[in-house]
Amino acid sequence: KKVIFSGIQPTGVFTLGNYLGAVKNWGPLQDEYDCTYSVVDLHAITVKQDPAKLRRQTLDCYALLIACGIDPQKSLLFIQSHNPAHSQLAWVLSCFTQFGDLGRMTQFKEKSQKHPDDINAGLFTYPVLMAADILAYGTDLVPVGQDQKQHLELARGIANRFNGRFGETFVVPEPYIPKTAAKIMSLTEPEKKMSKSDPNPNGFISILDEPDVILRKFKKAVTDSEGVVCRREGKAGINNLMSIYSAITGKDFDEIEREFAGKGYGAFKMAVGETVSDELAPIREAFARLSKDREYLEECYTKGAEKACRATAKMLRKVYKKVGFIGL
Ligand code: AQP
Repeated sequence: KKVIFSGIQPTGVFTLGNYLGAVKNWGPLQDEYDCTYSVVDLHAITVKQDPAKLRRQTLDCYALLIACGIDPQKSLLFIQSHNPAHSQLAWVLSCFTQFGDLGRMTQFKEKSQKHPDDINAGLFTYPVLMAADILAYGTDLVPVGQDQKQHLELARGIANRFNGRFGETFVVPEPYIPKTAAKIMSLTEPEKKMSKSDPNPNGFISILDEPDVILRKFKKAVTDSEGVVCRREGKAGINNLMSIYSAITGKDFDEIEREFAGKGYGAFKMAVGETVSDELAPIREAFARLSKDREYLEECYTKGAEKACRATAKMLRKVYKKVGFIGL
């Protein structure tokens, strides 16, 4: 079976963007692939986090993944900091990564603009840690949203450079971006991607938002003054709502245009809001059940940690040996 790896940062409850762009697609892959999914808390501290909040968010994020259909029996589901191999491999890989390449990463540029008072080295080397996450497990395919493609390209470059110097060591991973994995934009600033750390809660739908909140946020979503539901450049707000509607219903854009011909934005926004609300209801219910069962969650992540450490031990030994460290 091919190996799949993907991760999500516990920087808040996931948004509809994380869900439609990534997590929704993870569950269905479990039967066909050997799946490894991680709550990447090491990545989360590249921006300032409150420790108590981070701990809670990490556990919530873990529970949310289960609520979204990741089965800890079928997949390796673990918390990144529980497996030290990620940090260990990241250090080695950072010595095979060029400063100039990291400086070209758009996420670094965006995040350092957002946090000009805290442009720390971790934010800069984030993609190296991500490469370590992926390469440590011998990953073949990485299901990520469009926004992560550049990081994955960098991971491929690092793997190739290392393999070129020391011989076949890492599997060179391929991106796996399902057709339905749209890039979802902010509801208030549709030129920017929807992000869970957006300080304006109207910009994103959290997957735990209640139905009335979801409808209200869609009602307020920024559109344009044309009043025609169609997909065209310059209509970022409407395009985004159409992507959301399409990702959930499976309808293509022509179908959606026909469905809302002559109906105006009010009806369209309502339909999108209701569709999203129906899609998220079972997740909210599953999460409410799971988050009460701390014992079960603890048992799952403890087992996940053991499995993760076992899965990467050989690779780390191999890398250490190749670069010339004395093994024990
Ligand atoms: N807006 C989006 N549309 C589609 N996919 C998205 N993803 C994130 N935002 C969108 C995908 O979600 C997965 C997990 O993302 P992450 O938590 O690791 O980091 P991120 O990309 O930085 O997500 P956020 O929500 O923007 O978090 P913050 O605000 O903390 O930076 C990834 O596969 C990503 O592609």
